[in-house]
Amino acid sequence: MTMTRRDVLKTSAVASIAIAGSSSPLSAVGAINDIQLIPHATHFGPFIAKVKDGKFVDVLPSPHDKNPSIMMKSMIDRVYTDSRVKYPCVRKSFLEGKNAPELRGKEPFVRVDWETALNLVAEKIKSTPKENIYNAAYGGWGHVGRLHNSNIVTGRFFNIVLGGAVGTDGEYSNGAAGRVNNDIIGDLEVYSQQTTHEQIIKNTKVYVMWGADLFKCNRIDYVVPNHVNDLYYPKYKEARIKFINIDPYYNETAEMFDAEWIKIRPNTDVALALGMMHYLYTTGKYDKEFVEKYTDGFDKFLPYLLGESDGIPKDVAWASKITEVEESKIKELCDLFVSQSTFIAGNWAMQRAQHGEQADWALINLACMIGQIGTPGGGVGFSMHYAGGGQANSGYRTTPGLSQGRSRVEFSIPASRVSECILNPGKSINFKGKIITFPEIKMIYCCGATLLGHHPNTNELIRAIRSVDTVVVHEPWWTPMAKMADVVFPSTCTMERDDITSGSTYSRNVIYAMKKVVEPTYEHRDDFAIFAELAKKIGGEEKYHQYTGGLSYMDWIKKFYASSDGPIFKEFDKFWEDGFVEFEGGDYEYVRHADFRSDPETNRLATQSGKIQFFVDKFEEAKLPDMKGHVTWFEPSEYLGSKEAKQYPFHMLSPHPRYRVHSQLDNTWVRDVYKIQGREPVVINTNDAQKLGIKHGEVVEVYNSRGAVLAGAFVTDKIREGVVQIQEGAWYDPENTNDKTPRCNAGACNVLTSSRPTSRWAQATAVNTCLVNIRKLGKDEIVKPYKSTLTPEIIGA
Ligand SMILES: Nc1nc2c(c(=O)[nH]1)N[C@H]1C(S)=C(S)[C@@H](COP(=O)(O)OP(=O)(O)OC[C@H]3O[C@@H](n4cnc5c(=O)[nH]c(N)nc54)[C@H](O)[C@@H]3O)O[C@H]1N2
Ligand SMILES: Nc1nc2c(c(=O)[nH]1)N[C@H]1C(S)=C(S)[C@@H](COP(=O)(O)OP(=O)(O)OC[C@H]3O[C@@H](n4cnc5c(=O)[nH]c(N)nc54)[C@H](O)[C@@H]3O)O[C@H]1N2
Ligand SMILES: [Mo]
Repeated sequence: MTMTRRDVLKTSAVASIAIAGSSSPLSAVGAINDIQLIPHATHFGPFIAKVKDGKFVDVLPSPHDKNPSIMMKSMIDRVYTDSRVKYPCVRKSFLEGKNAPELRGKEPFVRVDWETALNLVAEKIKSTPKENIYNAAYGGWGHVGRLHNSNIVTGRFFNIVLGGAVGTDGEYSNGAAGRVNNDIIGDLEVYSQQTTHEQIIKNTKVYVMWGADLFKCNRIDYVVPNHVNDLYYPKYKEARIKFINIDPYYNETAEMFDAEWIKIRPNTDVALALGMMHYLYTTGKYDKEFVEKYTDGFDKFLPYLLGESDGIPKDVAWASKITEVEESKIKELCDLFVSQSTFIAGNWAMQRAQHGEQADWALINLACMIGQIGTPGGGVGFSMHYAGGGQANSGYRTTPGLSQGRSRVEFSIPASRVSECILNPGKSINFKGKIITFPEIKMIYCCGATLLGHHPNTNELIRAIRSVDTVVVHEPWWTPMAKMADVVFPSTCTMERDDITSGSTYSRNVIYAMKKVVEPTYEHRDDFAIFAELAKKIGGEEKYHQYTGGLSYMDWIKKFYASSDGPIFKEFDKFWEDGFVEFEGGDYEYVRHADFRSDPETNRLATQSGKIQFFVDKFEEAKLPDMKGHVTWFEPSEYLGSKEAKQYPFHMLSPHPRYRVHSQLDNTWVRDVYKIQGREPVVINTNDAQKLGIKHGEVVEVYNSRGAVLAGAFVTDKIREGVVQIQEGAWYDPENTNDKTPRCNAGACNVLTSSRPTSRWAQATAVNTCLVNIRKLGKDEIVKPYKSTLTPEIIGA
């Protein structure tokens, strides 16, 4: 029997409220003594805004959000916080024509009018060759609108008006896996449709969360989350699936499923997988038929596994020493995996570490030896923790967005190399088997991403930012990146404009009207409108027209609605009135790689052999010291097994935040739910805290050779000894901007992380390879309070 999405929802008691009857917000906003219910949608969920007398006063749950997040209640604060950028602002020296780039982030801003700010930026763009402008828009995490997508409107501007700009190559999310998985298994895997929850519930007996935090990471979505996964998880429990959590941290999901905890040393997963493969091979317990029929290059991998090529057998004893997982446990897990229907859910954090290229590869090859890839309850998936992974896909392509065209600037900076590139123009490095040479960056343009939040090694990055001629930032809020700019344009936030989007990433079964909730509060303008004005100033009416496409916002929204490829479920006006259209459909019995398993000839994978690779010629041919033809254990430069651990005895992980999307919402009230004395928590093991004399709730200093931060100690048994965790995204706040490497008062983890790349192959970010030490503050050390909503000094405001 096939269970449909409706069936799942029907069996779950979920509060839903009708939104029919909400009147057209555009005409009604601002009306006196009137309450409107206005639908909108975000990365945190869809919601219905209650607006009274033109003011956004409450957030009501949407029927499409099956488990609304507490983050939703921050939406009101997002609009009205004191930390909004209210007017165009220019850094004082920059406005006076002195520039003094070294004063970025140190001196006051001056409030200017829109014309002054736009003219200043237009002139700078005109006088800077496109090859020297870095468009630091990245990822598209600003908000979910398909029309106003901050990164797309930026790319479109540079591409249409200048013919392009320098961009970012690869991503922070899957920078390493994204550069190798295609050659290993013919697909990125990390963004692919996953085996459905229905199949897991029916067939899986052992579910290995290999670093995958299903619950936390599914709190948000790249588009709009529906939190339907939260309705399936109780059914996982009812199905009595055995959960195993291979993670230095016993996360919320592990707790929810009473998972067995394998407290692996961070960054050593490849060694664990190799040890398992060695055991399966030498005991003959591996699936020989699967390896023979569905994989290629096993013979070239074996000499390494057995130690014939380097004298080191990757046996269980070897793996146990590196991972600190007991030998008997490694064997027991192997025996369990091959005897039961076992599903391995991989994460992305372990490939965001040095030699991250090896992480997914090791899990894929291990899954090949277990032999269950393509079976209903077994195999391996890399997106169960992301954007509703496991839900059936409606099969429809929903709401395409604005197109940005193509940049004719060939060069893009590999995501981990931004600071290095800016600080070393003309330097050459290896990248994906080739040599690339850094251009000179004279201008940084940042809209819809926060370089100063997401990029590792903040002190190095600030040196880079202070070395260029011009920094322009579009922001609704005074983020650390905005504070570091020369010109800041005050952007509207998503709730101040109309847009359209869809949800969720994997189910693709709803299109949302994102209606304007309130009028812009101060002098905010839409990024789209700002770029249209700049296009006119630089390229006249022609470029303005090309940029806007000659259409109004509503024309664009209607166009996107009409080009969704499903049947027209509702006329546009009805859709806009209701705020959504939902459709049923999809394959609830989908099993990843089932086609390949049933007929590997017809359904060849897009790899060199058409099968899963144990050996990739291309990697071997690159002749790099840190990338071989087969999966390899490379010792990280800093981890608990290295010499540096004497000086910096804690491995710091910086996972994604439970109550934010990256840095977003750090200036809203939800911070009070989890911050410690206003600062980001540093999670530390009880025994470690005891040794350092640190108590739960006190402010401590976390430091290494790259920098220092103040964070609030969160003491728990749920983190492995020797490991600490600070979630990414706290708003950087230097205590004394005149220090060379100022201590951060907010606990921003990237002050401590290294910008070292994963390897010469992918050149991806390796933030999870990071050692630190922790210091209890002395009795007389007084730290100043921290407030994320502080704005810089603004002359004339
Ligand atoms: N240490 C460490 N660092 C990491 C990671 C990690 O695991 N550890 N993860 C990395 C990963 S995977 C990612 S994806 C990146 C994320 O890095 P980013 O994508 O840079 O993260 P966000 O904080 O979501 O940045 C979005 C910005 O857009 C702004 N914004 C929102 N709406 C609008 C709008 O309408 N207009 C404009 N102009 N701006 C808007 C927000 O205020 C915010 O500053 O971080 C990376 N950094
Ligand atoms: N709530 C929320 N959800 C999000 C995001 C967000 O900002 N907030 N961001 C989204 C984005 S852009 C991305 S890229 C994804 C990120 O998805 P992931 O990268 O998978 O998520 P993380 O939270 O960084 O890490 C998940 C788990 O990996 C563990 N881990 C870290 N290092 C190791 C290791 O060496 N070995 C093992 N075995 N485990 C390790 C951590 O302890 C943590 O429990 O999340 C998405 N989901
Ligand atoms: Mo990401």
